[in-house]
Amino acid sequence: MKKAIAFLISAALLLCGCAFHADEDELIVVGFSQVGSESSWRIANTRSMTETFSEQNGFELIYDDAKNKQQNQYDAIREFIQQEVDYIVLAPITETGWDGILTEAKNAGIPVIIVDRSVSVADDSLYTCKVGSDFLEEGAKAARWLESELESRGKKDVRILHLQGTRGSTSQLMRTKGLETAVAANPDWEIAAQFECDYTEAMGYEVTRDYLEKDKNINVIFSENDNMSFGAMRAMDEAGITYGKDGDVIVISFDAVRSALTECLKGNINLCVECNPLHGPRVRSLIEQLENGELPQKQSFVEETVFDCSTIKQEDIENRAY
Ligand code: GYE
Repeated sequence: MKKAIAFLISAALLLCGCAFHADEDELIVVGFSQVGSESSWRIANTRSMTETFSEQNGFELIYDDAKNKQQNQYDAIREFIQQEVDYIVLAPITETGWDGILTEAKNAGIPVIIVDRSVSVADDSLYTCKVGSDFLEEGAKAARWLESELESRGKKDVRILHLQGTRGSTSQLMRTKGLETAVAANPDWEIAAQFECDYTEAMGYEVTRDYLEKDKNINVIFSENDNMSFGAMRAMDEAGITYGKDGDVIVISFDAVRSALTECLKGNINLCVECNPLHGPRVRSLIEQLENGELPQKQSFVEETVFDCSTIKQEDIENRAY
């Protein structure tokens, strides 16, 4: 009878996409497909995941770095399926292109947790749950801040140089949407140019350097991550353009890693929009809920803030774990 009940419970858990661990001492095997190592945010995120999913904490982590190529993520997921991992954790590079591979994971009965960026699939049951940032709100927060900053400066019209993250990633799509919505509502705002810089410092530098050779008439750099901002700041230094609190160009940056907050405190970055990379404990808690037979919320967002160069404090930097 007991056996029959145990069988029924495991069958039910399998149906709802939950793994079942009969032996409590057994390590939970997690296959994690990571985007790459393009940014400081990503490195902090990888550390958070590897530290959390340690043997000491009861996990065996199989980590795969996709080097920013979706095909590598497909290959990694197929390997995880072959290795019969208990959970697949996917940090997707782009939003689209996941229906097929996630169907393979579903057919293998392995729950998939989406972390950081999102996936756009026809059937939401292809993943169990997801946790990440509200990237649209991040973009909208930046735009709201710019509105009030310009108002306090008594300035209306601006030309914006927009540096985008990896095209098609949720963080790029939504931060861009936040800006474009505000541009549509503010007739005096103009996006002078928009470039994909893949979230890297090297591309942020090269693109800004080349652009400034043709057009120096910009008032705002809206850069979708800190590393691209650092590159853009270097290009502006070389071009003799001033920026930040007392400069000619307003710099808006996303992520708010420690080195960016330091630049913000110095007055070189006007606004740091926080994006929290410490997802390890959040994913762990989702797995623990599934292990307990609970079905977690389908989507959860992280609470985040912004740092303005005129109000940021030294302790904001000291408190930064990444
Ligand atoms: O902003 C960037 C990174 O998707 C939140 O990816 C993430 C973004 C982050 O590499 O620095």
